[in-house]
Amino acid sequence: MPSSKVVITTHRSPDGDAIGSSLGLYHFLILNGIEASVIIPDPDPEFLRWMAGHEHITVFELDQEKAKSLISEANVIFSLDYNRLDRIAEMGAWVEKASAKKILIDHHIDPATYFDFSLSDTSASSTAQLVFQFADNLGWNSLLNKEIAECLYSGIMTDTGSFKFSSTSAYTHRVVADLMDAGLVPDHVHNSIFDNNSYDRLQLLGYALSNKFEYDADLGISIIGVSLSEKNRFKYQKGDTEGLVNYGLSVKGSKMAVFLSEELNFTKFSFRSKGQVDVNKIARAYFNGGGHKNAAGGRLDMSLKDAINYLKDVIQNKISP
Ligand SMILES: [Mn+2]
Repeated sequence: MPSSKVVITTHRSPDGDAIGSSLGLYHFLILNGIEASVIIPDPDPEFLRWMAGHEHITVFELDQEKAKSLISEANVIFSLDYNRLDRIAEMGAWVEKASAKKILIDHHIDPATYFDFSLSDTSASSTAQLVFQFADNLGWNSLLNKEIAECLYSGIMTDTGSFKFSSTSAYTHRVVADLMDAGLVPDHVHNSIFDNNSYDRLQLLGYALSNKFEYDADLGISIIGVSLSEKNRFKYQKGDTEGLVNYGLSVKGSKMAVFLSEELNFTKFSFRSKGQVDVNKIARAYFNGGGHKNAAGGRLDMSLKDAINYLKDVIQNKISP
């Protein structure tokens, strides 16, 4: 693709895998002399902004004119870490009507069929791991450097819960070994992402765990929900409640955990589960969402209070984990 213009897109509320896989691919393309840009629907959390190349990211919500012209002039558009255009909000309409070839690299269940080429593997730990595989298949592994390694490692580390989720395979560790050979220092990345808490974030975490945490020992279900006013009280910043749902799942005997975060006119859901409890199915059926078997998200146009009542009704009457 020597004279191609390539646009890399990733999902709304970008996480470590979204940003890490996008910037990892971006560097591979740039090193191949390809004109590439990364566009994200809305801003990512502060703790991801240290990654090399981050300063070149265009945020659709903040710079629509630039984003739209990049999308309409592109020859190739990559969709990374999402597989349905509704995951990129208003940007989806622009990507859909663009004349570019569309390439999917993703690990979520049930990809849309509109892509011209798909590297879709639901067993992959992360999209960053798939970007590594994609580049490896193209013979680009000699281009691997410390910057790329840090980006891809960020995606793999965050999407595997620091290598503890069942999606972590022997191949995942082999990829990481190659990233280390390319100059990656894992603890630097870990510190940059996880030891980056504000005082307010930890106060919000403590408040949520001591005041907003319900656990049903019979069902093995944890529910944690925070309202918009509570988030404001702790000067909430994007990403501050990241990982909170995992505390719910860490209760001994817990099979499923739900975290609810109230926004202005809706409530966001994060689901986590263990073993055979399929939260992707639950999120799709009742919460306008989806994701993976053991990790999914959703959203409903309801207040936190109504959303918790609705959730409890679904748990009582529709599912029996
Ligand atoms: Mn991912």
